[in-house]
Amino acid sequence: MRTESGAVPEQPTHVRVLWDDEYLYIAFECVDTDVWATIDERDGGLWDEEVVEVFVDDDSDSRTYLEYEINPLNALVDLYVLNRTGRRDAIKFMLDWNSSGIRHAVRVDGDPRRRGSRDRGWAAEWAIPFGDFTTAPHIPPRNGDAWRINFYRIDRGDQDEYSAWSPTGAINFHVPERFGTLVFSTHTVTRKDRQNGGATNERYTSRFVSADD
Ligand SMILES: [Ca+2]
Ligand SMILES: [Ca+2]
Repeated sequence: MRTESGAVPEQPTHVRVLWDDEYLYIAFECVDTDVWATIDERDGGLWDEEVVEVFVDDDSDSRTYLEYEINPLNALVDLYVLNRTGRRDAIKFMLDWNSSGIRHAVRVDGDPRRRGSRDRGWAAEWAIPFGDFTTAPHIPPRNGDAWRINFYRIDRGDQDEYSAWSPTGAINFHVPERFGTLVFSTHTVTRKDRQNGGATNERYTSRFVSADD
């Protein structure tokens, strides 16, 4: 949904989440008629171009969280964020922080280096080691553990589009009290669960199969 309004975006995004004892796996699939990025380096300003992002508040304090970004060239941003007041000018962005052991990959259906090309979309995946989450209640998570999290995307075009899993009500992703809740479950989601409406809620993930948004 568009983060400022909750409206349906022009360019849809799907996110899937899985986990095991070592990693949190996150996959984005982005429909995109013009995939675009130029930045290659770690911790570069990916947010100025097209990017997908995940913010993880593993102790649900709405003040400190980890942020990960990938662009269509598979450049990575990872940082620790201190956001006590919610005021943009008071946020501390600790880009020097680096995940150890993170893995990530992209697949582009189109030409990301040429703006204005006719493309179809792109996908990005992270395997984030649970060792990153030093303030989580349990590592690995236990059945029923809930973390605050949000998934975002920036798409550039005639009209820039800012999408969020849980809309923040503004073109501002740094609103931790508006993050959604990710519930870790050891239950495997089945087709029947989906049909019954159980476990299809976007606020739910399972050990092996995730509801998607
Ligand atoms: Ca695009
Ligand atoms: Ca970093």
